[in-house]
Amino acid sequence: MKLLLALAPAFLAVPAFAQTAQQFPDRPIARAEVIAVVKRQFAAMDRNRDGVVTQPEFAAFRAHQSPAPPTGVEAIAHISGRWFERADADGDGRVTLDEALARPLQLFDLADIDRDGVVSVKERQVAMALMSLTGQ
Ligand SMILES: [Ca+2]
Ligand SMILES: [Ca+2]
Repeated sequence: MKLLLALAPAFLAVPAFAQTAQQFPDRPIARAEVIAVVKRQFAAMDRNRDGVVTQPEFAAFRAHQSPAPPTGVEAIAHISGRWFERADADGDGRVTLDEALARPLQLFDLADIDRDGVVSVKERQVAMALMSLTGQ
């Protein structure tokens, strides 16, 4: 309980965490999996293969995206309608792979309490418990 309360401010600093944590799959997730998913999504969006995703490329990806809710690791790095504005940290209208990786990995690292590069089922449960404690 003390641990949960101590961690609460860190979780509260990331409003999207509540939604994301509920979508974590019921199995351990490796950091490398998250990176692989983001890289795959990024490659799918970057149509002209110039290493940046532009607004039109993002819009085209969204237009053809499956309406079904994502499951498993895909859910952590889900590309929502606000993905572009959130991912474009420096606001230059282009999203680089580093920018695309930043948020999913930030969420992952918050849940990976023991910093072993894997979010265990137990760590996921702690994240979920925090969510209910903090009313998120
Ligand atoms: Ca940018
Ligand atoms: Ca861990």
